[in-house]
Amino acid sequence: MIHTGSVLIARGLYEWYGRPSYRAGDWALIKQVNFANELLEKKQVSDATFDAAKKLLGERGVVEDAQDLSKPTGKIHRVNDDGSVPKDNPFVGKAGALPTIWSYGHRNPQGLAWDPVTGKLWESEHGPQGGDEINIIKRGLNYGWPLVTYGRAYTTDPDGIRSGLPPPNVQPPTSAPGMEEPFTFYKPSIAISGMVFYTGSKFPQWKGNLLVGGLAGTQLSRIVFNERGLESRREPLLLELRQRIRDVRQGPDGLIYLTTDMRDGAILKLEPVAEP
Ligand SMILES: [Ca+2]
Repeated sequence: MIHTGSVLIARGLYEWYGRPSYRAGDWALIKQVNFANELLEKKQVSDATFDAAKKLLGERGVVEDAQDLSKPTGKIHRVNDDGSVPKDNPFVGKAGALPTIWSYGHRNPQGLAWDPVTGKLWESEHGPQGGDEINIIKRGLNYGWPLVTYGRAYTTDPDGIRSGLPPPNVQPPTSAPGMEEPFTFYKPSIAISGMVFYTGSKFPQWKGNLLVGGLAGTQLSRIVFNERGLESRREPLLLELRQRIRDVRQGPDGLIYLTTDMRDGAILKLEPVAEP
């Protein structure tokens, strides 16, 4: 699909796959800019990134720690650039709580993005089966894991020993007082990853949309909002590539860059193509 050694991998999905339905779309030309492991020394970069992310964010399989404010896992932390603790963090001075915690009850956070309109912080996280979440992160709030989730235990964990959840045929509670609901969720899960709000002008039809990577779902998910800021629809993109999308960013050039999580990992650049 993406051939090792090539720089230009495709002259567009339309030409590549001969599917005219893509021709009138927002994009067509896809280039493999370079190989991730050559350009970024992939292993070192990804190891460091994942290690830091796990230490700071994921609950690392100890599900109850996500609700324990004395434990660092299952949290989003807020620290100054020099590592000091901001004095207005929500749990500063609270006995038994880590002062760096900004929000808690997270399962496995994967991405953060600032909303360019509201300035709010958005987060994506892996839920259990069918419970991938996109949350709007607010100061000091509890995002529910493992007490509430739209997902279910995996069938490989029938008694919920690893997840702490009821059996897979039983839906756990999806909401509870004092717990923040996700803005939206993916059922089935796409193994949600990094995300970004698109603010550029190169893809006018995507302006203001949230672009979200999917690993197992091998896609870039485009979320469209209505004028009230609620999700009006979502569209899976790039499914034909069959690539696990690890992260997505908008370049200073207004184009969209993706990293793939594959053996031949790549950085992909999406460019618009003029209508023929
Ligand atoms: Ca949640």
